[in-house]
Amino acid sequence: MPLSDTDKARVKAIWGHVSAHPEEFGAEAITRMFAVYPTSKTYFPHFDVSAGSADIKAHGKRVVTALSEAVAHMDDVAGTLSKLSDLHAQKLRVDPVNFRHLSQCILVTIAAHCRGVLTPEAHISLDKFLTLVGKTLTAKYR
Ligand code: HNI
Repeated sequence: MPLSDTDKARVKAIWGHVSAHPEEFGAEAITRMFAVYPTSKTYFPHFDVSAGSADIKAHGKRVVTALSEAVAHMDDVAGTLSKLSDLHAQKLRVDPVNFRHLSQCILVTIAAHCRGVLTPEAHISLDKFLTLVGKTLTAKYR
């Protein structure tokens, strides 16, 4: 489902809170994903997957920074994430279900830290945005 102008405005507003603390939000989301969906750890055999590790902080920051780029170019998410889409599909071969799981962990992290901001309406728009990102990163699987 395409993002409406209202969705885009809501995502931009919420993402301002996240992009101000990319390492913190990213690391918490990844820590939650590894804890709640342990099979996701199989893609990171070379990582120290314990909560708050340097690997998790660095990776969380990279993920949030990539999402910030997508937020800055919401009219061309596919073009903005094209190289990452190649990486995840052709090299990493991440099972698409993991993108749903990470999206949920990102939403929970934002809910925990931005309670007044994540209204049900903002939640819908952010969910649509994260679904679009997941679709984009798995679009080249076949
Ligand atoms: Ni993902 C590497 C962004 C979901 C497994 N991932 C990256 C990098 C970015 C990134 C940025 C670093 C690329 C580089 O070094 O050039 N990943 C994203 C985004 C999402 C996402 C924006 C969705 C919101 N990745 C996932 C999921 C998994 C995943 C759901 C698996 C559970 N990603 C990886 C792995 C790497 C990776 C594995 C390589 C990590 C490393 O450092 O070796």
